[in-house]
Amino acid sequence: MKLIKDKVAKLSFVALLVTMTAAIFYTPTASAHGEKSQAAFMRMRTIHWFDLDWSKDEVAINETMTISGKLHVFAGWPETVDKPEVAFLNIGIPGPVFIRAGSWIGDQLVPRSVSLELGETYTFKVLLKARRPGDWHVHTMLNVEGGGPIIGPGKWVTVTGSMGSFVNPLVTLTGETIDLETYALDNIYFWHAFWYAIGVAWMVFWAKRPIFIPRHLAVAAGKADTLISAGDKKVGVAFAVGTMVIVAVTMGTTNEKYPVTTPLQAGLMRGMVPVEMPEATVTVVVNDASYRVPGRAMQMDLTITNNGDSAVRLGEFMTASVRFLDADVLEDETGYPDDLLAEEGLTVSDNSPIAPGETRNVEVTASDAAWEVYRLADLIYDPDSRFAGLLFFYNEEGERQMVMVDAPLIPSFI
Ligand SMILES: [Cu+2]
Repeated sequence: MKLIKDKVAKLSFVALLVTMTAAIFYTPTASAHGEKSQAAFMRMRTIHWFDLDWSKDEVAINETMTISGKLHVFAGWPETVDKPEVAFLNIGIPGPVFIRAGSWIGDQLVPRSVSLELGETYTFKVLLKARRPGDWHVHTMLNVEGGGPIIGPGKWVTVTGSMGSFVNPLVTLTGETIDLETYALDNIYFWHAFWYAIGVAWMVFWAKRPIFIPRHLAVAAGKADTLISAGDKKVGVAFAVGTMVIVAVTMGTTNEKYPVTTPLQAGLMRGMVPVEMPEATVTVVVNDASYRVPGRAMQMDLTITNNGDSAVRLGEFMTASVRFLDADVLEDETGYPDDLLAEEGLTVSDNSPIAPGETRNVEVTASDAAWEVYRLADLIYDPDSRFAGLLFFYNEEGERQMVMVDAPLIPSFI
């Protein structure tokens, strides 16, 4: 009976170990980023990404591409999300399929966190070097401390070639050229295997005798002291002393081999220079905004006043990276991702040019399946159903001005 109990206990232990190990190594391929599951208000009221350009659709291993554009930090930032006082310009990709060779806000290299101001617009650029072949959805992204990753639009990019040929050469501050992809990899494998083996040896030493139930019985019977022999104590001391000696000796040799090391650089960069956007001479008042659930359309009642000296027309409404265009005014020539582009999604009740000095009341409808596909319509179930977005007006010369809108959104189910 005792023997069977022991066997069961041992088997359970081994099974537990195998399961835990398997869980560590099981990494299924992610096919999406959850960009659609990020709360709609986060995508609409935090960062507005526009004028985006993915420099390539297809790129070979070791070659580079850039993603550039502008990001507008929305002034009506939600109270529930921390402000981008500590933010990091990132890229949303499924793992290290590219390496980020550099990123810039304005002309400033930003390898660290930055502080961004609400209401400002910044230009940005991220330089990527292709590492792993495949089709990857490449998003813009800003990580905000206390706010999480705020994801921008994604576009599919194909990486061709073989990963084996990827190199990441780097000149260290001491003048040595290394390949960061394989640098000291043998050492990393060795130390992982080494400590793993010691850990397993420690577990095997204690698990090779009756465990769990017999031990529990002994402890319950007040004979816990008899479970640990003098030999066990010696082995325990040997493990403890051995571990300390190994750490001390190898740390010494490592310091000797690499006398100059600098810590990973962190810290916050302030004073990012925003881009000067043309002064908006158009003012927009949102009198009313509603979302019609069956029609997948948002309707805005706007009062537009043109205080400038040239006539303007509304060309685009952009929210949460979805662009609704009036095809008569604006056509997209930048190769913006199809699923986020409603080329004829914007209807304006009267979109004839608004003359200088004129004030006009218009009904604007932004309709597209993207409201549902990108789960923006979920907004209507929020306790604070507000939408926000950018309106782009164009004059006859094609000059553009950007106006923010931010207003409550009332759903209609009929
Ligand atoms: Cu994606």
